[in-house]
Amino acid sequence: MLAGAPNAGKSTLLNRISGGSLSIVSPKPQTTRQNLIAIKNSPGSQLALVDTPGYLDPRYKLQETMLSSIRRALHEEADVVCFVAEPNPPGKTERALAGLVAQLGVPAVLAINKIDSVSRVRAEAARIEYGKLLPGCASIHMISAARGTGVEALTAALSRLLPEHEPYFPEGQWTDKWERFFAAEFVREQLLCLYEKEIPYACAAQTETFQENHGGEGYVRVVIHVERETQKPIIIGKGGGAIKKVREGAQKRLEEFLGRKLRLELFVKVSPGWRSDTAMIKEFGYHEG
Ligand SMILES: Nc1nc2c(ncn2[C@@H]2O[C@H](COP(=O)(O)OP(=O)(O)OP(=O)(O)O)[C@@H](O)[C@H]2O)c(=O)[nH]1
Ligand SMILES: [Mg+2]
Repeated sequence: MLAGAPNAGKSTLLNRISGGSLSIVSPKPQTTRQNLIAIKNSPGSQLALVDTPGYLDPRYKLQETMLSSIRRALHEEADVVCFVAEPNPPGKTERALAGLVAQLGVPAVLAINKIDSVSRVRAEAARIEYGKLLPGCASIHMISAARGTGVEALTAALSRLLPEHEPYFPEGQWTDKWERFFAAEFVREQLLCLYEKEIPYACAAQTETFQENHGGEGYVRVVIHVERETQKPIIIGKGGGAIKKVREGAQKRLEEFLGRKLRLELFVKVSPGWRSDTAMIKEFGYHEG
């Protein structure tokens, strides 16, 4: 599994290793809200890589479900942990997560990411600091998930640490998620990239309809849930200009991902306080660990 603080580059790394754009990525922290598995088969081995939300101190119910997703992967699923860190001195979040990983008794490797963005001296300082935090880790890798630097060696190191086991997933399967999930996630990816401050965090995307039209184009309807009435006009924008950008961006991404044409429609709905409401969190597809 991939574990790390929000924004460390876990999802970028999963996409790089798996060779697809399965997991959404954005410059904002807390992009990933639930675990996603990418399956990479090689002769004689299967790497099922679990992307997880960034480790955090939860302030509301949705963040609690995010944290329980990380806990589930750490305590129940992971054979190997890949700790992904930014090339900065570790802070409180990184120290807390490293403490959990160190207690697990599961092999761990360290990946200091984004080395393309800092000097060698700074990257080296981070390597030393993280090495102290995880003294038992099997290896430390200096990588750039964005550029691919060091990723092959890291993947090989992870594969070497895998236990002997029958493949968990059949050949040909490359993720544990379905098309409906990706449609909703690609909408959220646009929301994270196009809106500022609290807006993307107040949104959930839920696929209501996913129709295959044999021969013709498919039809997908995604509902964007916001928490308050005042957020609805912000999402829609003047003359519908803002939501048009979301729709176009997400439709393009989904078409590229699935390799076929479809028509995406978006609706905005006010679901008051959904981020703190267990039933709505569940209904919108976020599951507790
Ligand atoms: N310069 C640089 N930027 C990177 C690299 N890897 C990721 N990023 C950027 O870092 C930001 C966060 O990347 P994500 O992959 O979404 O990070 P994450 O750890 O999955 O974040 P959460 O899902 O919020 O926990 C994005 O803007 C990425 O483009 C890298 O190797 N170099
Ligand atoms: Mg992520």
